[in-house]
Amino acid sequence: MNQHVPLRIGHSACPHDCPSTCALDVEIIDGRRIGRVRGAKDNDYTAGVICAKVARYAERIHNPNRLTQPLRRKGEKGSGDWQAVGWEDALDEIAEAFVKAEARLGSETVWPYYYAGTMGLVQRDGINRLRHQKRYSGFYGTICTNMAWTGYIAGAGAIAGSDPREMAKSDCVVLWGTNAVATQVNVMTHAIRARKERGAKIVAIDIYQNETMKQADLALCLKPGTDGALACAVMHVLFRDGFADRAYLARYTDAPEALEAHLASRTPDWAAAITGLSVEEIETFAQLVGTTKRTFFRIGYGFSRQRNGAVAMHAVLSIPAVTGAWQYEGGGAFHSNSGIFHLDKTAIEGLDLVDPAIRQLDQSRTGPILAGDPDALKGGPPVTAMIVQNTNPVSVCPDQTLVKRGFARDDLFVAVHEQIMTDTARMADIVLPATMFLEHDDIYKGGGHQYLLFGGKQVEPPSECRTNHQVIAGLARRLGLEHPAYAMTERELIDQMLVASGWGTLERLEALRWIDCQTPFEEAHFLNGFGHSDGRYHFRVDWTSVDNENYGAVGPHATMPEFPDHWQAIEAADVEHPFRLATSPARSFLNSSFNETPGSVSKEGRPELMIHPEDAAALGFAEGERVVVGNGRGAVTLNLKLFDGLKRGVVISEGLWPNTAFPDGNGINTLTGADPVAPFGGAAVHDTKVWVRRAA
Ligand SMILES: Nc1nc2c(c(=O)[nH]1)N[C@H]1C(S)=C(S)[C@@H](COP(=O)(O)OP(=O)(O)OC[C@H]3O[C@@H](n4cnc5c(=O)[nH]c(N)nc54)[C@H](O)[C@@H]3O)O[C@H]1N2
Ligand SMILES: Nc1nc2c(c(=O)[nH]1)N[C@H]1C(S)=C(S)[C@@H](COP(=O)(O)OP(=O)(O)OC[C@H]3O[C@@H](n4cnc5c(=O)[nH]c(N)nc54)[C@H](O)[C@@H]3O)O[C@H]1N2
Ligand code: SF4
Ligand SMILES: [Mo]
Repeated sequence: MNQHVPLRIGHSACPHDCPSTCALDVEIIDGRRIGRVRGAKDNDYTAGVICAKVARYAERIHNPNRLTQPLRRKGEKGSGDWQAVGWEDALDEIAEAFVKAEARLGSETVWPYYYAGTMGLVQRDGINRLRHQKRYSGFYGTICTNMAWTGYIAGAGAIAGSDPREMAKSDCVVLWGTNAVATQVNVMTHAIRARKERGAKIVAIDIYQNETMKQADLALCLKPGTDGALACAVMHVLFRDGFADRAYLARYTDAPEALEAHLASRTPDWAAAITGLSVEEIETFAQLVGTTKRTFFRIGYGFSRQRNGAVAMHAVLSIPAVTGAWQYEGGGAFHSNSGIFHLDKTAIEGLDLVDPAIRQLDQSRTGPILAGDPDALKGGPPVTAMIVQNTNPVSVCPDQTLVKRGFARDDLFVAVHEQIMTDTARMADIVLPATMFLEHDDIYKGGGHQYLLFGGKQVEPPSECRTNHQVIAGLARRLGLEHPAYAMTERELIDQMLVASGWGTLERLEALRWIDCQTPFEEAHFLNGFGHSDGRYHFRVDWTSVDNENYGAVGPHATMPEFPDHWQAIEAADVEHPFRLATSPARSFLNSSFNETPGSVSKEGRPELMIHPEDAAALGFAEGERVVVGNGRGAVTLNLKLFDGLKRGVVISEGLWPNTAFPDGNGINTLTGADPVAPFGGAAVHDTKVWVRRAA
């Protein structure tokens, strides 16, 4: 780097949809460009470590392919034929389309559509103010957390758990269904510290030998969708061999005797047949957990992306309630801290304007919704107008064929506010250029830790890019809406929220850089009681009562088991579809983000299907061969990669590549299902039956 260019270090936080929410130190060169991005050393969760893709963020923010001006569609939808327009015209046209749609079909025909491309509370959630005020359809954001959180709340009654930093004080860290090396690298920092400093064992439980499994002392590779069976067999052994903490069970749980009786038939033999693990593997794991009181269950999302995911999550979470590991520092469980921040988002989201009668549309069912499925539309009008912020549904949503068909509808108006020309932006009528996180102010809360962090504007955006907040305010003005929040800056909104929530001012947060919101030990470990009204951990679950968002139960919820179990609701392989496909995350992408940056693309190579060498041999396939993978929903062309680190009958395709990276334009979600997942929706993206054939 040129020594004469002035360089300063800007403080920020990673806005991406990653539990780590890293505290960042960013090199700012001459006030306009960024250099290297580093993890803040003095934040004790980030501890100076971030992932490679954000370390080289310069290539994303200064990407020549960034959107820099509003565009209006000239040709057919998806043709790529655009005309540059001014902001005033673009916003006028969007407002006009919304007004027209509403006049024809009522306010619920408009669907403001957003997700977690940025996790900033102002830029991500401000769109809800507009939607509440206009009584537009609600966005029921299920795609990521629904099965996981439902299962967790069913047991613990809250989304919280042991301080994630306690992992370093554990004697055994169980990484269950999370590829932490790739998806939340900081988990490894703390787990490996426990190994170095205390000789702790690291256990990983996954469906293939990924980078996290390779670092584990005990790596259990099971069949997808069978985690409930493993958890039950572990608990069976805990009761059988005297490792159940009966005093803890009596004091803190609802039905230990009934659970024990229920588990009597869930033996390691029973689970071995279901999971594909050996009885010895199951016994070894159970003994380890039973003899190690300070066992920390770091529970991920991956294994919950199955049609039985909520049941599996609850079953796994039940293990520390049997051993009583919650009583010890370095013990218990952690999945997400979403529940600890108690933020007052009334102004940001317009919560003073909510009309509960307005329908919520399920993100995971975007395909059926746009296809006019009456059930998915909850009996209401079709969706005919949308504005999309921070999400890329044409890539990330299941049943992509339906999603694409929906976005291609002539009677659907779509505005997309984006940073780059994604698969979704390509289908829009109007495209608006968006700022990136270092170009605007926002506040972030940890999912995988306990900090609130401020990410202030560090550099100017490319000339015409606007923030989400500016766009929503611009639309509100045209729609004749009044609310004090539209006239406030991002900083004012953040300050107002912090003060209203009891966390002090923005000035204080800026001075501190982050606020540690960790609850006291007794509360985090539920030693004052679990989140349910009876204060107990629930082994026995009435699934339809866990409906936090009042969406109503969907899918085969009536057959969900009352106690932890292997629930056979998964999309099992059959004669026509002999393989089970999981679409696991790629290390260098983050969902569909970074699949446009050169460094990430070159690291990932090309879209591939990992298959066991014996399965490949049985089909006569060779390494690198081009194959078609399909089922009743569609077909995707991929290149084979022989890999013996998974079970026979399981295939894996890593990463959300742009649809344009596939020869026929069909992305991986062409294969995944948008059927309603019990009990309250979600996307079972790792639970898909497929056939594999030679490409023609
Ligand atoms: N590099 C990178 N980082 C990311 C993301 C990314 O795409 N790339 N995505 C971000 C987002 S939005 C989220 S929500 C988090 C999610 O991060 P995680 O909690 O790690 O969850 P997943 O990424 O869905 O999958 C984790 C692992 O679960 C495995 N898995 C799939 N099915 C099963 C099963 O039935 N049982 C078991 N035991 N394992 C199974 C997958 O193979 C994968 O290795 O990561 C975030 N971080
Ligand atoms: N097959 C399969 N499908 C999956 C998954 C899987 O594992 N397998 N994972 C699922 C999961 S866990 C999730 S969370 C979803 C994620 O789905 P998305 O939330 O759609 O994914 P992202 O790629 O994180 O973000 C989408 C877009 O937000 C844009 N963006 C970022 N910041 C801003 C901003 O400030 N303003 C505006 N206007 N735009 C911004 C980015 O440019 C990016 O294109 O995907 C799901 N889909
Ligand atoms: S993507 Fe995750 S690991 Fe990477 S910098 Fe952001 S929060 Fe940290
Ligand atoms: Mo996610």
